[in-house]
Amino acid sequence: MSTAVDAFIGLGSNLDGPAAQVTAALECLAALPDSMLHARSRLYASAPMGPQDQPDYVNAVAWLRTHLSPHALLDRLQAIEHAAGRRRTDGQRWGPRPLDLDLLMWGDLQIAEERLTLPHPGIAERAFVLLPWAEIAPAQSVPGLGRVDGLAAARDDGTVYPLSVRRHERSAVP
Ligand code: A4P
Ligand code: MG
Repeated sequence: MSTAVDAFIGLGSNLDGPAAQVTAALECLAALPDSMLHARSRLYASAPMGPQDQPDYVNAVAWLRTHLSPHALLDRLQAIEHAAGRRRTDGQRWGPRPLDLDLLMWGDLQIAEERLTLPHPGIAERAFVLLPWAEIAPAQSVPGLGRVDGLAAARDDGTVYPLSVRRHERSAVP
């Protein structure tokens, strides 16, 4: 069999029990065929990017080693979103959702199609992607952008923190 490819997936939820949604989605990722869940971050809380009249999000990042093609993996991610109750037709851009799965990278592949753009175009602006990603793969290089830990440090404004960290301890999070 060919060598597995490293793929990174950003998970987000702010409806219908966000922490449970993200935890269940991580279990779905671990059960994907021809793939292995190599690492997963803790769950992070983050203020919403986009419209502010929506609940805070829970975010995480998963590191998969997979033999699935990028489009086959995207199909699987969308099926998991759908099973969680996500309906694209009724959503506003950046509106609330029970589950959002973004394919951040699939190996070093760079493509720009409407259906699949890689690396995901929003990476550099999103602390809620970069902080959990830096927890599990700080030295990972993103084509055209640089190392994940450097990108995370540049974006860390103190609004994204692990759910397990108590409020009075948050300023002490490394
Ligand atoms: N698509 C293209 N490339 C990709 C890719 N690399 N990964 C296409 C996944 N999908 C990709 O996606 C729209 C289309 O993008 C899909 O049909 C797919 O074929 P979508 O998930 O329906 O759209 P969306 O999520 O509403 O929009 P977008 O721009 O992807 O938004 P994001 O980036 O998902 O942002 N605030 C916090 N704190 N945390 C969040 O997680 N998430 C969002 C949504 C807004 N605010 C947030 C968070
Ligand atoms: Mg999305």
